[in-house]
Amino acid sequence: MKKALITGIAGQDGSYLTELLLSKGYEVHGTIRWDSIFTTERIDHLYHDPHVNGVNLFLHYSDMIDTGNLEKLINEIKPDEIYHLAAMSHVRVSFDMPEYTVNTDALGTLRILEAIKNSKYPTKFYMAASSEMFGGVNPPQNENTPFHPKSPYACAKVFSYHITRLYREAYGLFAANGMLFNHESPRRGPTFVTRKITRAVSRIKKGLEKTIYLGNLDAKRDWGFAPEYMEIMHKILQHEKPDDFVTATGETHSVREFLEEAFKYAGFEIESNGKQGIEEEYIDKKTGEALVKIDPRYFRPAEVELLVGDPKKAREKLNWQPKIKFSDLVKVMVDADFREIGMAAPGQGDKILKERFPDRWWTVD
Ligand code: F7E
Repeated sequence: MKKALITGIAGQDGSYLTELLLSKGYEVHGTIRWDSIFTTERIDHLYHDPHVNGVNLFLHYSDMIDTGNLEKLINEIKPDEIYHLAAMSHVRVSFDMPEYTVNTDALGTLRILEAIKNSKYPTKFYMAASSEMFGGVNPPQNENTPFHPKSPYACAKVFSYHITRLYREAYGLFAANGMLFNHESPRRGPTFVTRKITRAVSRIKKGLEKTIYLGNLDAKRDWGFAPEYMEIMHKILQHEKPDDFVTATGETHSVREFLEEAFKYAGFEIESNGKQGIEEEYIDKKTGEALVKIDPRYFRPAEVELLVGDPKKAREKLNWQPKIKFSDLVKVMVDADFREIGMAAPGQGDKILKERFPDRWWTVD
């Protein structure tokens, strides 16, 4: 039985990856940060009482700033594979907490690599790099595109990317970067723009909220479906040699398109008042109410305007191809948010999942 250690197991990606690895028969260990409240909601359905026999999921308290703890975990668990997903992953917040972001997201990676190197155990290492590293470079972005990071978060990821590559070249570690473009799901944290929108749409529909406040509506992203991106993480570590891969759908859409599509799918008819910048509003055509307004607090000091990934290398070398693209993703996420607050979902998203993933290994939320 292979053993995997997932840093940041309680996040969107950690929870899906856990399901994938458990379905493949792995013993899975995961790190969570200490908090006075439970933060394991996304993996609660997978976790069993440790006193019960046959348990194959283990949780450990850890923090990417605690070197001794990371060394101890790696030496004790001796994982065959480490998936390093833990990070302060909110780009806007990284401007408010740049030092903390670099300590966890950049130095955290170095701490794990050092621990692997010193352990002498042949652990394979997956580093969750990010499309944010490309920042201001013209698309499409692939493995050969130069980096132009535009946030403390992206700068930290560029460091992690390079230190991973360096430990591969200098010490022969099986260390690889997955340069993942945005990947979303019903488990996405509610402060990221896609989930913020789909959650608000369902709450407005139910009458729990009146308006959603957003920032830059014209930024464009290459949005994919998170569970599909877990498969590439696993494939990267099963590849014959350690290498770096871009993972993306190859399509780009604006935040504006996402919100228009989500409201439409939920049965609203909305239109922009046609004004610019913070004056713009989206109005419900039936009621005349403003459902979307702009709040400059969500603008970033530097913005990544346009991301489009070129996943050719992953397609050719790892046989990876996404089945869910933009408008399907919107439907899947809106359906889940309707259900979450006890409303009947429009249902097309659920149908898409059933049809395209008959052998689905993850739990539908
Ligand atoms: O923003 C704009 C915002 O926070 C997307 C992380 O997982 O993907 C994610 O980073 C866009 C930006 O994701 C709001 O300005 C407008 O242009 O959902 P986001 P992100 O910054 O692309 C990459 C691949 C990562 O690696 C990151 O860890 O949407 N936007 N209005 C807004 N964004 C937010 N969050 N909230 C708004 O109200």
